[in-house]
Amino acid sequence: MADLKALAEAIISGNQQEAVRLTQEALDENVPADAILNDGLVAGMSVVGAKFKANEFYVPEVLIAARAMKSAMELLRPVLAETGVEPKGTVVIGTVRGDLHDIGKNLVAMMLEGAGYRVVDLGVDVKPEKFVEAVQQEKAQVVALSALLTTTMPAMKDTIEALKQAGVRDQVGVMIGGAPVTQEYADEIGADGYGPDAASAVDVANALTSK
Ligand code: B1M
Repeated sequence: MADLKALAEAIISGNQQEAVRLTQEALDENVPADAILNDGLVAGMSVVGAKFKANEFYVPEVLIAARAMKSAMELLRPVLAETGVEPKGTVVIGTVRGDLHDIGKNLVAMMLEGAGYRVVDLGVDVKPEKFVEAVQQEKAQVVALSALLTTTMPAMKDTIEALKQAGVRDQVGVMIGGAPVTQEYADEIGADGYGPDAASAVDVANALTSK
């Protein structure tokens, strides 16, 4: 009998094999895909996010949990698409122009996916125009910008400017983050939200998509 609580536990402990096995078992038993997603994977990743925020988990534990979730998602994604289960929203994410740091950005992307968002990851060194294009093409509700260098932070401002120029600024929530970024900087450049860590980034995305 499919055990979604055990699936959540497998995600929390980062047991990739067990997460895949339990997801397949649940699918074989015709457990609805949205229940597997919400009561298994998302439930597990929420605990991981809470533990990370509380400094009970560190980056390696989050990466291991996210890897387990990703493998399980590979089985679940086609079924979710078939059954028409809607994601919570679409987030376009990337590290801004000139910046090659992606460990934090990847963590944020994984936490967002774990929270039920469709995440379009543009990678690193993403030019403002590329963010604009993706927001338009993917019909994103949120654009998430990461920067690790003080010298690349201005590219966040430029990206917001480019969204304005393209006439899509009002259609999308802009959230920013990365080690040198602060709430003050977010306010200064007119971003809609700032996340100090990957778990908070989910809270910010939730706040932006519920508006
Ligand atoms: Co670079 N690097 N680096 N580096 N690097 C830093 C950032 C630096 C602080 C090191 C130092 O001098 N002490 C410094 C920046 C100084 C500054 O500008 N203030 C620096 C420098 C100077 C450079 C180069 C210029 C070095 C050189 O070549 N002279 C160069 C720049 C290259 C470029 O980007 N153009 C460079 C290169 C590199 C590597 C390629 C070697 C490598 C990156 C590998 C990779 O990412 N694939 C690297 C690394 C690893 C680091 C350090 C050591 C670690 C960064 C990291 O991954 N942290 C870093 C020093 C340090 O922090 N100790 C350093 C772990 C990660 C989980 O944290 O990314 O902060 P972080 O993400 C957090 C939060 O910030 C938040 O959530 C994450 C999880 O909690 N978050 C968001 C991140 N994005 C978010 C977005 C959100 C919300 C939250 O919403 C959208």
